[in-house]
Order: sequence, then structure tokens, then C-alpha cells
Amino acid sequence: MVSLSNHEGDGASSSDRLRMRGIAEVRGEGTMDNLSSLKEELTRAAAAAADLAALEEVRIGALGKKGRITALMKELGTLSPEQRKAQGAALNVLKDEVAAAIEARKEALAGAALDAKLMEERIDVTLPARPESVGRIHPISQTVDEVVAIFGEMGFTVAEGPDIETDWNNFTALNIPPEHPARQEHDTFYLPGEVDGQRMVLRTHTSPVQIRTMLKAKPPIRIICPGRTFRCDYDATHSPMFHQVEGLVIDETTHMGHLKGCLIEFCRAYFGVDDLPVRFRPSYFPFTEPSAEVDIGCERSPAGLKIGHGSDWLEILGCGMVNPKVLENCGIDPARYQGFAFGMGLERISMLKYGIPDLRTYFESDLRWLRHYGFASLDMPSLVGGSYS
Ligand code: 2NL
Repeated sequence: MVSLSNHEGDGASSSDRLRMRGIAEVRGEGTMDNLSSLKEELTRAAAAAADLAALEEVRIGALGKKGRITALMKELGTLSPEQRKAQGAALNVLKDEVAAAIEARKEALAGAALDAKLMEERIDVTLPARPESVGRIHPISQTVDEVVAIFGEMGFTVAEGPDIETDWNNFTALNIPPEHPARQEHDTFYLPGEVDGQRMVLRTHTSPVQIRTMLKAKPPIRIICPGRTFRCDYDATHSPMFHQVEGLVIDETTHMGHLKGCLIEFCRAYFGVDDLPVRFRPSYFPFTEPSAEVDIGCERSPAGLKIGHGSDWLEILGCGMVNPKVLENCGIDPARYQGFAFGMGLERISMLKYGIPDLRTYFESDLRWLRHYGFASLDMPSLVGGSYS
């Protein structure tokens, strides 16, 4: 059934009506007037729609499958070719005008709805936060931020990689031999099965991130790699998941002097002691040659540990010149390039700086502990005194 409009209901059947209308139009009686009053009616209805649902009703009533303009379109077939041309063009104009009126009202309603929502959701940003919703930054996050700020100022960029690594990235590329104790089942979490013929491991250090970087980037390289690491160990100073930051510098003329200057500077900046004694003690790692451990000056007394003074030494990181075999494994020519690398445990340097006695407490998610040892979210670390200010 084609319904033309409410006021046209005169009891005639629809085919009668179509015929009458056709005759009326051939006679040119009032067609344009009808369309213009229809336009008036529909645009007024659109403008008066109180909400989006009401507006949608107006749209369906005018332009929907059974809408009034659609019905007029369907009638075109009953007209003579000339009439159809004129009436078709007029209907298209009407359709566009009504659609535009609906769209305009839609935008106005959406704008008003957004204004109302914004008014309703207005918050007073000058109010202090509720005490129960004041969050604290975990000491590990704070320590990562501090370390990144210090090395960032020296020109390092941060690199990251996955927790699950290939045996090759975690061990082989680093010149760690198959029989090395670090590879033993009781130190390393091996995943069941193999991927592409390789055992997968939870990375035992963040070195695989440096391996990945060397494989894809060309020197000069200057990166630090903070992140989670995993070893099968648990006591007051070991957790099966812990954090490390490692660093890597590779260039044509990088030497041990750069390594020493960089790490002395880091220790002094991190602990905030300008004249902090720092010493390099020979050591061994399969991935560096020569290798060293770095100690800082401290004082041990019954009152506790004091960093920066005294006659004692405290080990805080390991380092060395990258073993040429490691460079070669990563496609970097050791005849042209050399570099240094270092690694340290983040819990350890964080415990030392903030006097936190037990490493296990870092991962107990005890809110009282976090409120006590955590940091305010706006306490931004930087070289210009942030962490102590
Ligand atoms: C420590 C000592 C160290 C490295 C890590 C490294 C990485 C590559 C090549 C060579 Cl890709 N070296 N990392 C080097 C020396 C020491 O860590 O005591 N970590 C807790």
C-alpha cells in the first residue's frame, strides 16, 4: 500500500488515487505547492524533534522505505515522460532539503547532548584526591625511571624485548657455552617443547635485547635495556622474577676509558654523591673481555650501611668490553667495531638507595609497604636533583 499523506485520505482506493493524481498533475494542478507544503511540514517536524529517537521517526516517515517522499518517488512510474522528468527533479530537491534539515537537527541534538554530558560530568580538579585513591609509584618503577633519566642525559636510548626468548639469543650469541652452569635446568626456566627447533627460555638477563639490537641496527649503538628477568631462585636476596638494566655502547673507537667514565658518572648521579669512590675489580663474564665488577665506597656500622663514605666496598654492577665473539655472532665486524657493556640488578640498587631490607617485599603487593616505600606520582626523577628534591 502506498500512502501519500494523511490529509489525502479521501476514501478512494490507492489505484484510484494514483490515477487521479496523475490526471491532476497532467493538468498541472498544485503539484509544486503540494511539495513545498510537504517540505514545510517535514523540515518543521525535523527542527521540532525533541531527541534523536523522535528525529529518527521523522526520517523514517519521510525517507524510509514507506516514507512519504519515498512514496512520491514510487509514483513517478505512473507519469508521462515530461511530467516524470519535472517531478523527479523536484522530488530530488525535496529529498535533499529534508535530509539536510534532519542532518542539521541531528548535529544540534548531538551537540546539546555532549554539552549536557560535559556539564553533568564536570569535575572540580582543584579538589584534593580522596585519601583511598592516592596511588604510589612502586620503588622498581621509580628506580627504572631514575636510571633511564641518567643514561638518557648521556645520550642512551631505551630498548625493550620479549620475556620469552630463544636459547640462542639468551645464551649462545653471548658466548655462553652449552655446559655453562647458567644454562642448567635449576637456574633457567625452560619452556616445554621447541619453536623452530630451539628451546625457549624465560630470559635470564636483558642481554637478548642487546643481541636483537645488534642483529638489526648498524653501529654506533648506545642503548640501555631495563626489564624483567627470571631465574629459578628464591630467598631474601633472590626472587624468581627480578629486574635488570643492561647497557651497550658500540662504535669504532669505544674503549675502556669510556666504560669507566660512563659508569663512574652513573654511580655518582644515581646515589647523589659527587665524590663517591668507585673502583673497578677484574672479573670474568663469557660475553665481555676484559671484564670487571664495580664497587662503590661505603661504611658498615651497627647503625647500618652508609653509601659514599668510609673504608668498605659494596659491589653494585658488572661490566666489560664486549667479547669480539659476541660482535661476530651478531654480524658486527670486530676488526672495525668495539664496545662496552654493563649490567646491574635494579632491586639491589633500589634497596641500597632507599634502605629497603628484604627483596621479597617488592613482590608481595602489600599496600602498607607500597604506601611507605612508594613514590608520589609527580616525583619525576631527573639529573637535576629530582629524586631527592
Ligand atoms: C651483572 C653483569 C653484565 C653484560 C652484563 C652484555 C651484553 C651483551 C654483550 C656483552 Cl649483548 N655484555 N652484558 C656485560 C657485563 C656484565 O652484567 O652483574 N649483571 C647483574
